[in-house]
Formats: sequence, C-alpha cells, structure tokens
Amino acid sequence: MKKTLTRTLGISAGLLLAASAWGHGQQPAHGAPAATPAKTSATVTASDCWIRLIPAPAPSGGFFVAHNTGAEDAVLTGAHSPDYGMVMLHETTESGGMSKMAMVHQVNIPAGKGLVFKPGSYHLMLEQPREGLKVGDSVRVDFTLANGEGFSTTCEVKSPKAMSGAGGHGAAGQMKH
Ligand SMILES: [Cu+2]
Repeated sequence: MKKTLTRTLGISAGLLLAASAWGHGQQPAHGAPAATPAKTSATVTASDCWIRLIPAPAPSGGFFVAHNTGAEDAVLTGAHSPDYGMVMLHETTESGGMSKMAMVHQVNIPAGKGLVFKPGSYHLMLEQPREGLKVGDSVRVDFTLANGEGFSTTCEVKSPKAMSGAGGHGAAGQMKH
C-alpha cells in the first residue's frame, strides 16, 4: 500500500516537471547548455543578485545588477546555474495594463553603465531547482556574453514574499509566459 502511494506520487511529480518544461521552453534546444566561457570578462560583472524562490515546478525569478565598465556595449546571451536545470533570460513588458513575459535571446548592457534586472523588467527565469534548495541558500549563476566571455555571481535565495511587486514570477496569473 505504501509502496504504491510513493510510486504514484513520483509519477505525478515527473509529469508536473514535464508540463512545466513544455509550458516555458518553446524550443527545447533553448535550454541546452552553452559552451563554457573561454575567459572571464574584464569589464562586465553582476552584483546584488537574489532569487525569489517559488516551489517547483513553477519557475522562480532572479534579479541582479549588471555592470559594464568597458568602452563598448556588452551583449548578454545566456545564463546557467549548477543549482538549476534551466535558466533563461526573460523580459516583462506592459501592454494595455497587462504584464506579460517573454524569453529574450540577447540583452544589451550599455557601455560605461549597466542594467538592472528587476521585477517588471528584465529578469532571470530559473527552473528545475536542485533538491532541497531553500531560502537562505546561495546560488551561483554563470552568464555568457556574445563575445564568448562570461562572468559569474552569487545569488541569495529569498522567500516568495520578498518584493512581491508586479512582474515577478509566482504571483497569481503570471505563470503564463
Ligand atoms: Cu519571466
């Protein structure tokens, strides 16, 4: 009896994960890991990263500040994390009073300035957290730039209640991307 129940639960969790992956990854190939960056960028960094932890299979949002001290704009093309099976770049846009999210393949980080990834704007969408990931944990995120370089940062995992403003992952009605 107990065995049967456990097996049934296992199957349900698997189906939920699959459903989530289908719902978000329009193209499965998009989630494929990029090549490891050849070298760390000398000019592009990230700081103040945090993740709003939403119980899987719902995606969690990640927010940070990207800095670019270089003379040329940098182009962010992807992100990965050892703690998540899939990380995507997302943008929330507002039209007709409705906010919606879409995957973006490139994000420009202006030279000499930077870009804030925040609720209601650009953000990370993280799926398939490692088992046991919880509030207070640190998560490393590795970013890839169009020039083949990369940079990494550490994100603090926070409660879903942190900054529950518009445009984040997890609020009712915002699960559809
Ligand atoms: Cu999103």
